[in-house]
Amino acid sequence: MSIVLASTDFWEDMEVWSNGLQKAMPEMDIKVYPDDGDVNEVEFAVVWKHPRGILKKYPNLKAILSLGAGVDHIISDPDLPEGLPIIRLVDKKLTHEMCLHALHWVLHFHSDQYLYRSQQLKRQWIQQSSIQIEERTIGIMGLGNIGRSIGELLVTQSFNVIGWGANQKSSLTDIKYYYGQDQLSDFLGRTNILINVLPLTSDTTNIITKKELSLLPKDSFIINIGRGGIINEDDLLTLLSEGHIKAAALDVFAQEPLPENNSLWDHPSVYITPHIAGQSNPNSAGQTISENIHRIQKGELPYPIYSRDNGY
Ligand code: OXD
Repeated sequence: MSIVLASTDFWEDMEVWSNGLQKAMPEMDIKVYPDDGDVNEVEFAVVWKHPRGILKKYPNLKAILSLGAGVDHIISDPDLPEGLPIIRLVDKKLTHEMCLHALHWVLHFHSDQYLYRSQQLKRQWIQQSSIQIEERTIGIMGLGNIGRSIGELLVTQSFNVIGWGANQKSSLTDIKYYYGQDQLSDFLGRTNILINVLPLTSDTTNIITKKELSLLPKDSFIINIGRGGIINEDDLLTLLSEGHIKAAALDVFAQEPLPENNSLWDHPSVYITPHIAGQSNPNSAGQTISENIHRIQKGELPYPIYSRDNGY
């Protein structure tokens, strides 16, 4: 019985991942694609942007587990074997990193750091009149595990936090929640700093275009740590250039790595990071993945399973 690890991302160090999983599951034989040994032995595939089509090679595969929070990199494989559970990664350490990343950019924009940097380059000493924290509304799109944790952290810092998602939700005490297409305009109209953590699905692709960006109050900010295909990049550039949106911190892009000739690189109000907002940690994620594999082996349900109906 073995587990195959597969990724096409050159920066994923598969040996480190293999060691992390082996430590969490000493009894399992961990293989790294393409060194997958006897394909009949492979019962679990643990993947991040795996080479398309390879999962069909394993006739006894029981589940596909993501090495990252999202699973769009799995379901976009046109040759995905049918009927297997696909398991997302909900990992405390990853969530914590995403929270810190979001907090960093919220503070950067809220406390005018982006202005002080450009002032410094011009040797200007200008004290900006700061906006009070409770007057700054942070709007989070996507209130799953990560979005909720970011929201709760920002609430503890006294920000006014609101959220938006596709469906109705309960038990969000400190976060005013908007849902569905009907309430999107209200949500955007109240948002000064928009944080996107939505997963990429057929419903969320290109959900934020010029029309929606124009609904944000003037001088608002964007932090995208969900997926690139959700906010239209050309429209974002237009609204930035028109000065409606003041700045954007982008960690995810429609095409990754971001092509060298993409205009986002050159825009003075765009801050680019290479999809590092939440880097899965081999020890902590290895533990989470092993718990899910053990659940499946005992006939229990792993958590969380990708839902074809929801698209995430
Ligand atoms: C992701 C991740 O899914 O980095 O984007 O975990």
